[in-house]
Amino acid sequence: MKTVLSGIQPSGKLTLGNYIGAMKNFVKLQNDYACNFMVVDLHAITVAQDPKALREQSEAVAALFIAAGIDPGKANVYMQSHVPPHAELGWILTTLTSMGELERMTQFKDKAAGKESVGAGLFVYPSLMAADILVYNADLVPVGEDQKQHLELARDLASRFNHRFGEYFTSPDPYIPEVGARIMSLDDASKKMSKSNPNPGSYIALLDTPDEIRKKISRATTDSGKEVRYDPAEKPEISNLMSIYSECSGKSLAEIQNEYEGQMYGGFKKDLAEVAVSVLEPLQKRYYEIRESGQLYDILAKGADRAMETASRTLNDVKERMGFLLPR
Ligand code: ATP
Ligand code: LTN
Repeated sequence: MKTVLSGIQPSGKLTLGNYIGAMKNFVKLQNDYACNFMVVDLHAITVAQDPKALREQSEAVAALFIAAGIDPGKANVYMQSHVPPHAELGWILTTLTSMGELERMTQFKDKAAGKESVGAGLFVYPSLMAADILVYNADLVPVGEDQKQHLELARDLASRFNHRFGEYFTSPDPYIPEVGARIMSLDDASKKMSKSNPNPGSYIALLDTPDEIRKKISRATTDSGKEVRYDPAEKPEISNLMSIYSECSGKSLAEIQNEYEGQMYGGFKKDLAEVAVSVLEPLQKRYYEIRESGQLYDILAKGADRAMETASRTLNDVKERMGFLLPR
């Protein structure tokens, strides 16, 4: 069976962008692959996190994985920090990564822009992400479009290691949705919907109430035209809303365009809100059930134990190949 790995940072409230770009595919892939889905807490601390908020958000992301439909009987669900080989292989891969490669990363440039001081962890973060993937020799990595560049580094590091120390790592492929790979902000269609955007009106959080969802969609920016037409270059706002509609309803963009031909934006937005609510309401119900069930820590412990088996084996192999003394 081939292996899948992905992670989501507990750096804020998960959004519909996270769900459409990544989590929906986690659920889809769990039936055919050996899956590992992590809450990447070691990544989240590359920007300052308040300890209380980090704790709450970590539990929330783990519970949302399960609420979204990940079955912990099929896939390993765990915290990145509970599997120490991630950090250790992360360090080893950092030593194989060049400064130039890290300097070219657009996520780093975006997150560092305008900051007086930036932590070194934010800079070396892509090497840790490569370790996350390579420590399981993952074949496939379901992510949104914004992670493509990081994944290319993981592929380069795999082949660099293989070249220097002998064929060992599998080259991981990205698994990116065709529609919804990059859901944009509701208030600015030139920026991706992001959980760390200070304006809550820019995103739909997975735990927003139905009324909040309706309000946010009704206030979403649109152009001054009236055609519900998919045209990301000319009509980025409406195209973004159509992508969300399509991903939440299962209808194709062409079907949606036909359905709303000759209609005003108001009706389209109203229907979109209901389509989004119909996906999120049952997810939220499951979420609160899981949080109340007290099973979360058990699930995380089992997931980490299973992940640890593969990860520690890889780390040993890597060290042996590089010339580390293994304890006898
Ligand atoms: P932050 O804003 O804190 O950087 P984020 O919202 O980008 O966080 P991540 O934890 O970095 O969230 O991403 C988790 C997964 O969700 C990644 O696979 C990422 O590509 C995907 N993702 C995030 N935002 C979007 C989006 N707007 N559209 C599609 N996929 C997204
Ligand atoms: N960098 C990713 C989160 C992430 C990840 C990973 C995704 C950390 N490790 C491994 C896929 C595979 C992000 O910011 N969205």
